[in-house]
Amino acid sequence: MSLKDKLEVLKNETSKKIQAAADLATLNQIRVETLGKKGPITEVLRGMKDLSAEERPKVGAFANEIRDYLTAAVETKKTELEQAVMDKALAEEAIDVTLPGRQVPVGGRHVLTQILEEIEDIFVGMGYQVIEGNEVESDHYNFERMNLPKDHPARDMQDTFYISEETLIRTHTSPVQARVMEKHDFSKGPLRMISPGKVFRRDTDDATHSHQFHQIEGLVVDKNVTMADLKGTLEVMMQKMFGADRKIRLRPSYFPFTEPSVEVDVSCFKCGGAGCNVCKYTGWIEILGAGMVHPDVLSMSGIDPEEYSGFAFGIGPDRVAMLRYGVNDIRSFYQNDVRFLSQFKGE
Ligand code: 2U9
Repeated sequence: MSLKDKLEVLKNETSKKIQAAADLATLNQIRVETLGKKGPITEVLRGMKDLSAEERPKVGAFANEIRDYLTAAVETKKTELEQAVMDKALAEEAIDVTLPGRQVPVGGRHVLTQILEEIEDIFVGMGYQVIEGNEVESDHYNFERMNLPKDHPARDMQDTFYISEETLIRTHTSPVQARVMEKHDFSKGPLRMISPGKVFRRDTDDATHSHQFHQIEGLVVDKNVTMADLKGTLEVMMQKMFGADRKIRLRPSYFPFTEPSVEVDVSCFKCGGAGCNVCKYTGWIEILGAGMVHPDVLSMSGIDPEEYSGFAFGIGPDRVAMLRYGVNDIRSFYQNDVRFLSQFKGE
């Protein structure tokens, strides 16, 4: 077979192989085998030196022609195979942009957190500091400093989880105030603070009692603080929480840490005072405890009660939430049932 015929056969066979190549790797292998340095075309070109001067340019031209032809055929096939790879990927990874999106479940703040933050905002707006303290406290700060010595009968009002003789989990947030009072520098201005947080009492849980609940206590100490300041402050708080038309009513009460002490009622936010199921047909809702800080509580924190006076109050965010949303079992707040909690997701 002449060299020319050999080249013709090579062209035809290689063309068929190129056409039949199923993937890029096979195609590349064919290219290397045929057109590479060790391939038959290179071999022919190398053998040209043995040809006659007459044949050399003809064979050379033909070999070059075939090399160019096969190179072009490889390129065309390569483009074709690359396109096929791309088409396959596009088909497999196709996204139907018209499908509705998948809903991402988004959580929300706990209803009690929402109420705590709402009350914090009211008082921050009036220049109060928000101070959170420890849940584990000493008997000294939780009771002694709040005018509740060991044998005081009012300790019975607050059944306590003791960790040891002297250590307990706080029954109210008042020890936070006691700790702040003893450090406060009155030359820098009055003390105005609220302390929100979790408190604990050794109760039997039922619809209205939980061994864990929340409090926000407020405290203002300065020269010339009076009961009028207390009343004005609580009225603003109640109007911001329950509506601008709300009125408050003070009734005498007793707390060991305040003197005088009061229970505070707010006019019913549902019926406006006419009487309904929310206010138990009285027109008023019992909502706060408050009073003027007992002079002994001031002295125990190193504040002279002859020079300074203060008011304090306490509110239960659990009770606020129960009233506002008609929740009849306090335990619902602590059972973490998302069907209950997700009702209060808000924004
Ligand atoms: C200091 C001095 C006095 C805080 C007060 C109450 C009255 C009160 C209750 C409200 C609902 C507890 O969560 S509740 O059950 N609180 O009635 N709290 S006066 O008095 C203080 C606090 C700190 C240094």
